[in-house]
Amino acid sequence: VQPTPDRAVARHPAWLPPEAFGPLGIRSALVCGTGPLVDTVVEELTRAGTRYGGRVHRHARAGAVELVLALTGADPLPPVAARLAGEVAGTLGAEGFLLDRSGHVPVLLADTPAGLLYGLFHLVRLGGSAFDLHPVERHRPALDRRMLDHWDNVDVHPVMGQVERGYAGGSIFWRDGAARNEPDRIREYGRLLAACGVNAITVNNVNVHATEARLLTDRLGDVAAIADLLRPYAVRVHLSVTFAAPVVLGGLPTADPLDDRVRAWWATATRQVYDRIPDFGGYVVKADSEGQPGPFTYGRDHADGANLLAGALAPFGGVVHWRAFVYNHRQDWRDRTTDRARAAYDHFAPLDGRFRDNVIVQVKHGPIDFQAREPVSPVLAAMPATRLAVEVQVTQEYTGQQRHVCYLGPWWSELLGFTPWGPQGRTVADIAAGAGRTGTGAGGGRTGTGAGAGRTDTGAAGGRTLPGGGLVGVANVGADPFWTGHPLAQANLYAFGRLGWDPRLDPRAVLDEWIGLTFPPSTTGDPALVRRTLHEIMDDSWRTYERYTAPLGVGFMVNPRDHYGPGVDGYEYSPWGTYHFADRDGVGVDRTRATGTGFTGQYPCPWAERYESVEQCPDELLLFFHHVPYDHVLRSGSTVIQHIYDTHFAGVEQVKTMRQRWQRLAGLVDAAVHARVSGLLEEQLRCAREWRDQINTYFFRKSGVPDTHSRPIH
Ligand code: BDP
Repeated sequence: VQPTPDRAVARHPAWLPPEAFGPLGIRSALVCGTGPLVDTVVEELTRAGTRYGGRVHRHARAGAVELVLALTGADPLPPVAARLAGEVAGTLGAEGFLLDRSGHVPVLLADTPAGLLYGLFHLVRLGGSAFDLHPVERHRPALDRRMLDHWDNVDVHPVMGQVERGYAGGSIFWRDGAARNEPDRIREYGRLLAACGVNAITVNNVNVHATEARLLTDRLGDVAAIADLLRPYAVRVHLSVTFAAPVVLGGLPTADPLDDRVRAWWATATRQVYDRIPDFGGYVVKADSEGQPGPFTYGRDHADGANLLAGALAPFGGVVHWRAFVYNHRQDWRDRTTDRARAAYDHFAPLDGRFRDNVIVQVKHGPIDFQAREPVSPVLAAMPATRLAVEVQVTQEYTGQQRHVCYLGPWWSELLGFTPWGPQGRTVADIAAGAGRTGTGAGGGRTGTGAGAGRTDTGAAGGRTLPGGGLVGVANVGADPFWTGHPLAQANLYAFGRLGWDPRLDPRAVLDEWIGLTFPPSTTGDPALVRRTLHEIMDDSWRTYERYTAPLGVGFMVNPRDHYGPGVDGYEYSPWGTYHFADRDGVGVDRTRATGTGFTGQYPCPWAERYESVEQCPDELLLFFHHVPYDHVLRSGSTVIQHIYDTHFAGVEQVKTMRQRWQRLAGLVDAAVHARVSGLLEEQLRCAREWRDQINTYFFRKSGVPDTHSRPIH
């Protein structure tokens, strides 16, 4: 059947165009249940049905159908679903579903409408194989909270623009100080999010400026309008708020978290939010960080601050995401003892056990700041009595700014699978899921130990399972016609949602899903070649990016202005605390306990020992933990200096290959997508060469060591 054109979708190509439903080939589906999210399921199937000549039935006695989607509690249910529904009702979870393909009609069951919606998108991913005989499968998300933080400003910020660190045009929510008012687009966005499993967003920047602060009060209507548009896709809205709100919005003389007037102000403001948005998710707070106000002003700590907001949200079931990204951004670069990497742990680990249950401490994945290679933050292993969320950057601030192909799935997969207590212990994903948490917090006594290297916790799974904080990503979407600037950067958003749902998924398989859903076979010239080529270009692209940028985990050799392109000494003599300490003898930061800043001691065993030891430290993180001479021999057998030269030459060659491969797809994929990616690959190549030349020359001049292959380095 030839699909009829669909304007709304054609304007913004992304995963799940109508053609993606084609392989499912539904001619008659039955949907049982009621509620707004069930209506969404019906609408999705009706839209597909209209294009592919099928029908959606709503009555259990509809007769012969090819597919059944039903709430376990729906009444009546068709005979094919009734018995199983009776058996499994109440066991499928708040977002889970079950797919029974053992009979002649596939039956999808869920206890909740959200589960039914996620189940529908699972069916679309399966395509034609949804009808193959198969044992019963059950699905439920590993992480309850899968959230995107939009760093969108309502007003255009004089330095950061409409979206801070945004590389996809303006905000989809805001324009020039007002709501953008493009409901179709927001709704479509909700659909994309639901189809990859994201269930929460924040609609404004963590740096809360004057206009954005007012979203909490007199501009709440704009937030409610967004919530209304996203609700049909089970996406809950959150707000970034300023800790100083009682002063700047409420006119109080103080924002002291222990002051009764302050408490009362937050209680009232929060009640008003829930009057307007009954399913409001909660607040996100960046406090005492990079100039944002916070509890330190009043001599209070972060537990006092977070518990204040948690108290206001608790009666309504809301949560506060309190960011652990707290450090001194006015360091003396001559002082080698202050270490920015230590800061989050030093501030937060001692507070473990003091946070209320509806506080989520949101921890950046690495100890510094979203660099393309960092060790996993030790905070994640140091707060067993606290709900922790892991924060990653989907927006590619430090990974090519959506001008470079850089598929982040493999990186997040490594991160989520990392075992801070060694191979037998819990993973980062387990921690984000809440597994092994040892206490309820609830603002109890000051019981935190803050112990790092010395702690006895083995990290073994077990104990009571308390809710976790989930996975949070800084969003990469904007008003760009391709949503993400680089059309291939959409895969990062997709992978973020899918890995939040199931962190054990193979990132290549996730990419494969995205390719199939974004370039459905019926829309491309040679589906097998398209699929293969996209894998060849994207699978290893994060490591390619790493090869031509800052070496061996040293990070931050970027242009300080916009963080794009090389700036070899860009931050070296600045107060931001991000240094590489390259001199004529060597490079890297000594973070050991023996001779450096002691940061390695924040890790439990075995990592404290591995990172401490220059012989055992993984190569890719060597310069994060150690200052070594240029002729230091890596575990790979190469010297540091030769590794730098080799990887930088190799990285550029790999980008050239990417470009050639993409050319093969001319005429086989959508022409506008092809043209956009082609143009960006030229820029990636230009920029990769610039990185290669500056990094290689810089280290050649510092070290005086020639390249063993005598390639041109000046
Ligand atoms: C840094 C960004 C800055 C953000 C900050 C944050 O450069 O724009 O405000 O992170 O996470 O990486 O708060």
